[in-house]
Amino acid sequence: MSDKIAYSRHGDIAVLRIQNPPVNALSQAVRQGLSDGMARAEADDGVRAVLILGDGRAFIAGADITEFGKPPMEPNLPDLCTRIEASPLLVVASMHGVSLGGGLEVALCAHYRIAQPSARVGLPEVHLGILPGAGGTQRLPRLTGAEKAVEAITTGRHIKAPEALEMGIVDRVEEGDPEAVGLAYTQELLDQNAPRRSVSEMPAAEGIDWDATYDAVLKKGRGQISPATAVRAVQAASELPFAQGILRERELFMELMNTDQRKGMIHAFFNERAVSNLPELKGVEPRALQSIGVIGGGTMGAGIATAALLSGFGVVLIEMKDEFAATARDRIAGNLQGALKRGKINQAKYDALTTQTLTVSTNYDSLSDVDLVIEAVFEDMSVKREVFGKLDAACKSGCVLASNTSYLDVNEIAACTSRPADVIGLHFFSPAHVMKLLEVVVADQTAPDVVATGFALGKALGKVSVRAGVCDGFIGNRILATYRTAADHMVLDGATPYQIDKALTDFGFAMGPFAVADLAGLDIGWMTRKRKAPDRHPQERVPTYIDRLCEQGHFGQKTGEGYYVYEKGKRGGTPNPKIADLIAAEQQELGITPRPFTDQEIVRRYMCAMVNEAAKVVGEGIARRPLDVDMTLLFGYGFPRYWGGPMKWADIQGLPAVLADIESYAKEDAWFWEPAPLLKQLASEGRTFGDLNKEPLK
Ligand code: HSC
Repeated sequence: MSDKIAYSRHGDIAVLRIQNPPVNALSQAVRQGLSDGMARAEADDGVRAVLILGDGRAFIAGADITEFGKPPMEPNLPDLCTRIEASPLLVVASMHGVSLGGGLEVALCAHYRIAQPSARVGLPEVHLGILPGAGGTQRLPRLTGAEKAVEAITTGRHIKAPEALEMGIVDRVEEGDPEAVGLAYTQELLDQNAPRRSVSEMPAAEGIDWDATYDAVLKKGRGQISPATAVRAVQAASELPFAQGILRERELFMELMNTDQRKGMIHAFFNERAVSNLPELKGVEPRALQSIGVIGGGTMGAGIATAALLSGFGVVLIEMKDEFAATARDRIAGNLQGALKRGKINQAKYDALTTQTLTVSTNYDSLSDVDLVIEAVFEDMSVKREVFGKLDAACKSGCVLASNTSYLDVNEIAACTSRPADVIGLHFFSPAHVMKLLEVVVADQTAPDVVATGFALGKALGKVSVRAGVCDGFIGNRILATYRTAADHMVLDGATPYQIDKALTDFGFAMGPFAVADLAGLDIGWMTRKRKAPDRHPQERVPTYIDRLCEQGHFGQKTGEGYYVYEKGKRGGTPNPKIADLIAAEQQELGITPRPFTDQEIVRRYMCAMVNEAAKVVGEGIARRPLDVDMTLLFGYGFPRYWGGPMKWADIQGLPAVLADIESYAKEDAWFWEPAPLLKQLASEGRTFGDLNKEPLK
């Protein structure tokens, strides 16, 4: 028998204990072991029941995702599930930790299920671009009804044991050692002569309005197809006999397995984890972190303070004046109110955080004890210099001094202190207590343990942390500036901002670039254009029509007018009629005859600009690996997860094809579209960005 399954005998109950750390994924060896274990129990004299449980921190986290895309290996999971359910013995699953995907599907094949109160169950396959493929879409609705099954499967959410009990997914919830409570429950069932109870033999769920449900789920998925496809699988469970429903599930599962979305989402799953795994930090201990200082109580500083408070850090926030300090306190309290409303904290916790854990002061001496301080003041080097001079004087030795700058030179900031090795960039995204991305910007002299501390803080705050080198805009904002420019060029040449926004949201972006600009504030781009103007290359095309709007004091959402006009109380905006005139005037001035763009060309140019700049960012070592770019765009810039990120998108298109398009665009604008040397190199060598993830550039 496989060493992944431990077989033991307790009276007339055989126990199959899955031992496949860290999360008992259903690898081939586990599947084989479970199959063999069932056979052994069935042949074992006197055994009347089988108890299945997991070792370590989970029952089973699902199919082994690392096997996806490889040749299938017997026994397959659906057959194993059928085999377990069909056993003549009474089968019980004792669930603790998580039972996800194939893990829950195995449990649904047991005849009874008992779970720890802290256990969570779910069918999260849609987040990997697939659907439950081992009977989950057929068995779950037989227990919960169609509507609840659709909700659980299309959201993929983790369901806590008490709710799972209410929904009929588990039969009992009981605290204790999973083996001990499992054995007691199984014995009780045997004593009662409880019948074998196969979910597949239960009546099918009543139907619902399938087409309306499908449409609603498709719309919510913003281009992601797996949740809507899963609706059709659940529909089959209510309309077809079980055996045929299973075949339909398999067919839909295989369809999804062969999609680019599945590849993109699995890329996202693994790289979300790999991104903070830096070989250079192996064995490097982060510095201890208990209290965090924050300089500046604006939206960003208050967001950072909120994130730190919610993660259990003491926070000392510094503002310049008492009135600003009071406003900062109110902002943080407002953010925490949100957490209270969503049930993330209770009233007692809220009171403690706002009164005891948070200190707001106007005196830098209050920072004397903090372990790490994050400056989030105005983006101006002279202001930053002054702040870092003060931090150098006030903070204890060993304190990490971090700047939240989004584009300024962290080396220059570090040079303002007597301890450049302690200085690092920690670039949060607004609102900092919500957005998942943290760019950890490593300057020339930043000490390795300070880098490790940046990553440790990111982890403690629940962020996806990405290592970035120093350059204007680091990874994310530098790439953003380029693809934003590609969009601006298309506007000059004839596409409207609204067509571009629509084409890109149809592609899967959370928002289009012009709606984003309105949200961020048009003054930001305006300031950046002014800042960069002196160094501008003579061939650089920079549209200025939007500056006319800024000159009139219109900065997007916050002033009610930008690319769109925003009415109070209404979500989203409507196209601003002034924009068309401003664009037409600029086109006339530049002698441009506008031409039509298809949505496909818009997406292609936007994506090619993104990939080309990203390849430069990787080639220059600002991002160490293509996956660092992918995770930055995914977690900070609303990039559709199902594409996996721009580098994964480029790999899926084929790098030679992407390069060919960039070269064709370069015929119109050689300066902007100059192909990245790394892209040319990989395309000529027949390699992919994915190859570089495995073997980064030296
Ligand atoms: C599935 O089950 C498909 C089936 O419906 C049908 C199959 C049918 C086939 C039909 C063929 C004909 N596999 O996240 P962590 C690794 S799809 C492999 O850091 P946490 C993870 O990469 C699956 N590896 O820990 C990491 O590795 P590292 C449905 C897996 O405590 C390590 O475990 N299930 C893995 O924060 C620790 O993970 C899911 O989608 C897996 N399934 O969270 C669940 N799961 O240390 C996905 C994890 O080397 N997993 N790993 O970096 C999760 O949501 C989270 O990992 C947990 C743990 C909540 C389990």
